[in-house]
Amino acid sequence: MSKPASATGQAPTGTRRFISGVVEGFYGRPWTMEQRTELFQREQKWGLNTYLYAPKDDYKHRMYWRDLYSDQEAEQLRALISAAKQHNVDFVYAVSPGLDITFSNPREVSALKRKLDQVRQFGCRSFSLLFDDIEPEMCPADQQTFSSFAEAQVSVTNAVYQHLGDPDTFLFCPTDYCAAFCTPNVLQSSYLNTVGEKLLPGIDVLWTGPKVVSHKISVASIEEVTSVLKRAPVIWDNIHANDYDPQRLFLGPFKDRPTELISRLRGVLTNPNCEFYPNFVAIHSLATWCRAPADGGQKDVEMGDEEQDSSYSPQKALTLALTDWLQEFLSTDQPGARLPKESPGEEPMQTDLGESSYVPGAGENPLYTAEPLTLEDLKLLSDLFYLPYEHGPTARSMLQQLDWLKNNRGDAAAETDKTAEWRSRAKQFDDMCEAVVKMFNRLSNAPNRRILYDLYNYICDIKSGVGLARAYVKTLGGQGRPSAQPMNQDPEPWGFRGGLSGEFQRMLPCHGNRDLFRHPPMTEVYCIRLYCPEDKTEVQRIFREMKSGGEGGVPLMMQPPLICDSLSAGDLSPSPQCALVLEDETGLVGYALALTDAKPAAAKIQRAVSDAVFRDFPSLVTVQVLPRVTDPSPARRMIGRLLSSIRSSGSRGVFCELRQSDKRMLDFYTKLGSFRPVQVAGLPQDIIAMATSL
Ligand code: GDL
Repeated sequence: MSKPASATGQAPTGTRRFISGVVEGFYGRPWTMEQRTELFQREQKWGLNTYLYAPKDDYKHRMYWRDLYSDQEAEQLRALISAAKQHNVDFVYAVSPGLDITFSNPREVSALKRKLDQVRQFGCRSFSLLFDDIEPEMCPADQQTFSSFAEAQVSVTNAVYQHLGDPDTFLFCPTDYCAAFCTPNVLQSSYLNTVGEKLLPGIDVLWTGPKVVSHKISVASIEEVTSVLKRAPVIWDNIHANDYDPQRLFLGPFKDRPTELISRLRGVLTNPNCEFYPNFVAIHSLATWCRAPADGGQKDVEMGDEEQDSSYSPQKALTLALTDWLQEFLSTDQPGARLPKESPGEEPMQTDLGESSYVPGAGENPLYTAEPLTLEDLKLLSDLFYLPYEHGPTARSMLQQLDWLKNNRGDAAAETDKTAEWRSRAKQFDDMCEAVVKMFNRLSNAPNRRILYDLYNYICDIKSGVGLARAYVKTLGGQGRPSAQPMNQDPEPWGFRGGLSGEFQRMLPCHGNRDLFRHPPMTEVYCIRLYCPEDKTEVQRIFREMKSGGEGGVPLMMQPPLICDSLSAGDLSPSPQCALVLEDETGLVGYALALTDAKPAAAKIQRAVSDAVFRDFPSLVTVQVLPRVTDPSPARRMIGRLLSSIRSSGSRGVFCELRQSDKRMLDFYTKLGSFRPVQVAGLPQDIIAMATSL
């Protein structure tokens, strides 16, 4: 399909232009009016056409959405809207009434109309209603009037849209704004189907992709949601948003969205980092993406062909952005600020230097002259603060090197080939750490202080983190000064980082979070639903596959039967409401089944389990997930739901039986944290029982 001219940002006659630009939609301190005006200038320069005003923590956008603007605020908004106009940027004003609106109360709908009428008086012509991040329950009054939450939202949105005279741009953000929020899935979501059917066709719908922060957005996923919404969505892209983690900042390029999407979307708005200035790359590279030629032939990301993109190369887009950004860093943002050393022959900016014209005498310290920042520095900076699911190449190689150095430390004294390699790699690691320190120094001396101040906490943090790793490698190599050792007895506070939140994370299994270097995240969307009798053969298939060792596992055929085998094999039916299945795009990939009373099943295979065990743990569970589902979280969620159903049935506890050789499931139950091994007399050799109280 060829890309419409609209994707280039110009409105061709008869078709609507592709919406492209920025949504200020994050939590935390909103940008200033001055920053927003600067944004409009950039958007115009780079060919982006839209700005969606939606700062979550602006009082009158969300919390006090009913309140009208004061005269002073009105003046500011008026000026902002007119600045957007001057730069050919469509200013879309959004309001988020979902925290406390009563949809069925006409006074509430009038309040909403009054608010938007006021903003219309300021010159605004494009509007948006957002219902993200709110409780999905309706209040009793709304329950009496509307048959569903979607009906309530759609009814108010349609009314407001018509009241405003069917604006050309009117955006609606659903409460289920990504595939992961849809139950049971996008196609079957009754919420989204209602939106698709009942929202007036002139209203566009915002969508963040498979997840809130989507790693990749595939063409297939957009075609799917388009069929339900009955319109192509506008992507609200959180790829560069950092409001959820104070240690992260995203300076990598717009990536993993095939350019084939452009002809299939109504638009893309990026919701970037909270800090205004570090968004240069995010917005610049989005603009490059939006300009990608229509027939570039980029493959869908799911085809694994993203490296062969002839329309858009994230690496090239990054270099383009960083080259322009470097100029900003080197230009002063404050009158009278020091500029880097002037090139020879140039007139100095200030001739009257007054008392500051210090000239060191003989034998005195020379004046400090900052080295100018380089493109290489900015590439390194971007690599260290890349994207939510990916570190940049240099960061990755630093982690790999450190990992190797940690695991291959032999005897430092013995001079073998191995130690020579260790030393050479330690030197390479040290050089990379030194490059980070140099980059830090040059950045902190850059003339543009506004950009620096927005980056400062992050670059300090990474310099410190790298410093700890560097000291550790020195210690491993027997060269560390004891006081510099990260693990010394009385470390400074920067030797244990992350505060209370870091402490909580370290107490959770797997440190409570992912290690991006070791376990790149999964992007598949899974659906967990109740088991139905038609699933029986598929469950049997998974059971057989796992029993025969499945994809490379240990053959289990010859081992003694487990009580749960008859459940998985379909000889016994699971207890009502106590059986779930896990699906991906291809079909069933796992199951979790339970018997609330396991005694008869135990008797069936003549397993003598003591009454004491059955008293404390009367129920039995079995979980199987195909090994190709490498992300453990869907299985965890599935068993979590199953345990709560078993608890609702009145059971006090649950046990499971596992084969000692089934390391995967043993690991799974152990990491859940709640299951403990229990002694069950008479268990065949190699079978372990684990149990948890409910
Ligand atoms: C969200 C919020 C957004 C926030 C982002 C990242 C949408 C539609 N809403 O869910 O305000 O900045 O996550 O934390 O994305």
